Amino acid sequence: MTVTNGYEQSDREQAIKIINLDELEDQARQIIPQGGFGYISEGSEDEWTKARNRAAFNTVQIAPRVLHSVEAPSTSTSVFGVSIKTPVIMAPTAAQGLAHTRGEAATAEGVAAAGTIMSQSTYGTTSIAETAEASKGAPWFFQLYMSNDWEFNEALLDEAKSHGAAAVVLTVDSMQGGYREPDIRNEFQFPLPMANLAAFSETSGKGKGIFEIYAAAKQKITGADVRRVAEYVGLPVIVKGIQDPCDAALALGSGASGIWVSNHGGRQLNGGPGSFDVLPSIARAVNGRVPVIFDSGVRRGSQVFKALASGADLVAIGRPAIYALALGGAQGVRTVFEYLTHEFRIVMQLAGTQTVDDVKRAKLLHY
Ligand code: PYR
Repeated sequence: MTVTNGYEQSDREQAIKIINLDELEDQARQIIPQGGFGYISEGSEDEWTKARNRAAFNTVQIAPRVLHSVEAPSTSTSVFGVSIKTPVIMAPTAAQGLAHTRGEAATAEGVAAAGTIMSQSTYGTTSIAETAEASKGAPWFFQLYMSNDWEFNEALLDEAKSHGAAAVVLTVDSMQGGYREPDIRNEFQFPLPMANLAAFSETSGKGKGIFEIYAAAKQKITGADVRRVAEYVGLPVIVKGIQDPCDAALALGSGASGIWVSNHGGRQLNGGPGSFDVLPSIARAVNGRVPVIFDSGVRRGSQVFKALASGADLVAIGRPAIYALALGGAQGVRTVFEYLTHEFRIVMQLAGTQTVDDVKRAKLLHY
């Protein structure tokens, strides 16, 4: 452990054994301080939507097919012209220094070693440059929380572009923070500065709660902002936090190059549907025009399969990777992506599919 500003950070760098992703949560709880763990693991209100994210996958079944060759399964795929080894990518999650001294840099290193895509959060503990460097040439996305201060947005977009971001993820579901009881109970304030805020705004975020951080972000984000970001940065802009087909259409009409279906891991609006509940209708609205990325609640290979068969092109995970970061640093993160991809590959074969495209064409049943 390393103590920084009175906060105990894991500095582990070791292989971890994973039986399933759920078990990582309890293991991580033992080593991440209570306030940090509460922030990472929490959902909003009574966490109904967070739970629904998981339950929604059980509303469909995979139609098992046999008499199809599954000798050479391949989980590789591509997005925006970038090839990756697995359709499972890293979701943007904030303040990873809460889990490990190396924060996002270790996550980026582990994700790159697994051959997939890192997403850096605006609210990262480590800087865009340091995290990009740790990706060692592997593809990564930059997630933007827009500020009212357009110069701040420009500074981050310039920084992300100059360090090689493959796309910008514009989050549009966080005009306000969800009512998150663990943070209130723990009186949680970020113990560590957030590198991008420290470099480009008046406050580093240290000593503030997530409500205060969100209060400084732009509350009114419309299609015009999507267009402005896309025109300014000249990279694909993926709009994250879409939960309705009409909003997907709005985003596409405003120049979005990707749609990210997510309810923020159940951390924002409680009482809304599970993210998987709304994926099929949004994918139908997008109709293959741009990539669809999906997150919220994915813990199993069969769930990756169901998401792809429901119209997602990529599936993102957040919390399990952060738990693994605490437990094993970059090696832990790498293991999570390799483990979930391994479970997915087993499901692919048992379902009679051999490629990610086969999975996308696979039939789901509703018994
Ligand atoms: C969250 O706390 O959910 C953020 O995305 C910052």
